[in-house]
Amino acid sequence: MAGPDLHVPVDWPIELEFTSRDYIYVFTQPLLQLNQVAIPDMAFEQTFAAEATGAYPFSGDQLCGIEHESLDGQLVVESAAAFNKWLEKSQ
Ligand SMILES: [Cu+2]
Repeated sequence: MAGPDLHVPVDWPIELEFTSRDYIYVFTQPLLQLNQVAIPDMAFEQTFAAEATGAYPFSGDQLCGIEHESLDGQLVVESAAAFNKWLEKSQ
């Protein structure tokens, strides 16, 4: 089972915060140079702004158990109009 998609607008400063409820995970998306560890009781931030629209797959960078693939998902970078449409639909 894949995780949920993350939607962000293109050319917009995004701040992601990483933490964990149980184990240590590593989030990675090489094209956007995203790589961050998630550790229980700690929070790490990573900022970025995607310069091109598209679907960027992400995954966990290290094998964490039998549900490792459930960390797979995609970062959907879209125009402001498409992002606002998605936001309205998801509320
Ligand atoms: Cu994993």
